[in-house]
Amino acid sequence: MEHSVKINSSDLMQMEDKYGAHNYHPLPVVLAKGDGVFVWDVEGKRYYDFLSAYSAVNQGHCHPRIINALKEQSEILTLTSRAFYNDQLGPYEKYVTEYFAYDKVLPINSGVEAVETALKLCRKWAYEKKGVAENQAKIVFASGNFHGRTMAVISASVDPDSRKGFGPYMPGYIIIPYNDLSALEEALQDETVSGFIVEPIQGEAGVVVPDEGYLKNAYDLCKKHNALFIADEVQTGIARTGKLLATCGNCSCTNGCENKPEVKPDILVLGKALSGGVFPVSAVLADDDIMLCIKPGEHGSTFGGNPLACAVAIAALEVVKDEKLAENAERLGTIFRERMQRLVDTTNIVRLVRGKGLLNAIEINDTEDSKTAWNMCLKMRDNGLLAKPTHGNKIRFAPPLVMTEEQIHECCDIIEKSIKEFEV
Ligand code: IF1
Repeated sequence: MEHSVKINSSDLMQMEDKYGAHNYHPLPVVLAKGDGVFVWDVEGKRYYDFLSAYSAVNQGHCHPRIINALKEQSEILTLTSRAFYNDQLGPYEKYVTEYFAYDKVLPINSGVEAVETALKLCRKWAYEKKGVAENQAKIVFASGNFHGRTMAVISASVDPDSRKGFGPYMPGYIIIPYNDLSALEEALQDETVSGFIVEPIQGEAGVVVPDEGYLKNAYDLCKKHNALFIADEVQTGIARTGKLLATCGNCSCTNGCENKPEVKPDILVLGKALSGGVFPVSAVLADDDIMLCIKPGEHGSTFGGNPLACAVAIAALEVVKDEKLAENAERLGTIFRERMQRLVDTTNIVRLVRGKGLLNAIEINDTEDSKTAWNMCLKMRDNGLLAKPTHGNKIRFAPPLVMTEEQIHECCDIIEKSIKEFEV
């Protein structure tokens, strides 16, 4: 009988290196299985997943309710294109617009496609509603942003890795410092400015949390100057930061905005955990006066609003509400930051901890270009926890929101043990 030789991690890494584009530098671990807060490598070693596929797996890996929705719909109808109606899209559109309290949704696939959709909506609104002269609309971005990898959004990036070598860039952009209201007010003096797009917390920049009140004041400034406030909640949304949306105020509800949120973005951009990491699903939500600026035939995509995505997204959002994931993220995030603060106070290798809910990062007391954070992540991997540095000396920690208190303490023990080995 032929013995099927199980291919090992090293062979698989070499295969990716030989046959795949080199557009990533992954941590050397090859994953083969995921369940809840855990992932397993090819050799069967178990890890806590502290990245959650960059906050796409908030509901935990392979959540049974979401997988069942995928399985059931996949045997009935997966894709029709929008050339025709389908029986899943209307119910999904009703569910998601009521869930987040908007008139309409434009369903799309990846986060960056949703960001691009929001930018196109913003420009269209400028010409049709604000009266900006054709092709003159400007959009304000925050420096340090990460909105994806397409030409339109890297044109707003200041990160050389995202931007260099891909010019020429999209015109009509103004880039201002993040968390700087006077810079925003100054930019809004230009009457051709049609909107301001911002991440409520800058994830890729290293989980940069703005001052209390920044989002609300930015929103008010946009209203004062008749410009749209666009929230990119691709990473911070879907309960990740301890609220259903990071732009939500102090309401702790996770079943849509029953209580008036602190800031209700004119355009809301969602992605990642909108599907629980099971399928690419993203969405742009807005009220009619904005959303109806895009007319039939002016925007879309082959897979946008496909029946499979609709079934998966409804299940993913039901899990967030039924399992009270925002409250869990809020509670466990506080515990996590308290544990990390102890590391800051008792070691000289961790400078600070910051974040909200279960989107957190520590800053390592070393230079941005040091390998310390990377080596710490290798040590955490050996100790059974997967995380990855962001921008050199910061390590992002974003576990699935289904974690228990006991598990978060076990993970903090692993992080502490791993990091203390780098004490100087
Ligand atoms: C990669 C980063 C995180 C996002 C925000 C839009 C998008 C993203 C706030 C685009 C995507 C992903 C992209 C992924 C790694 C990850 C990431 F490190 F790149 F920056 F999370 F911080 N808005 N973020 O965070 O969504 O098109 O990817 O679905 O490019 O490796 P997408």
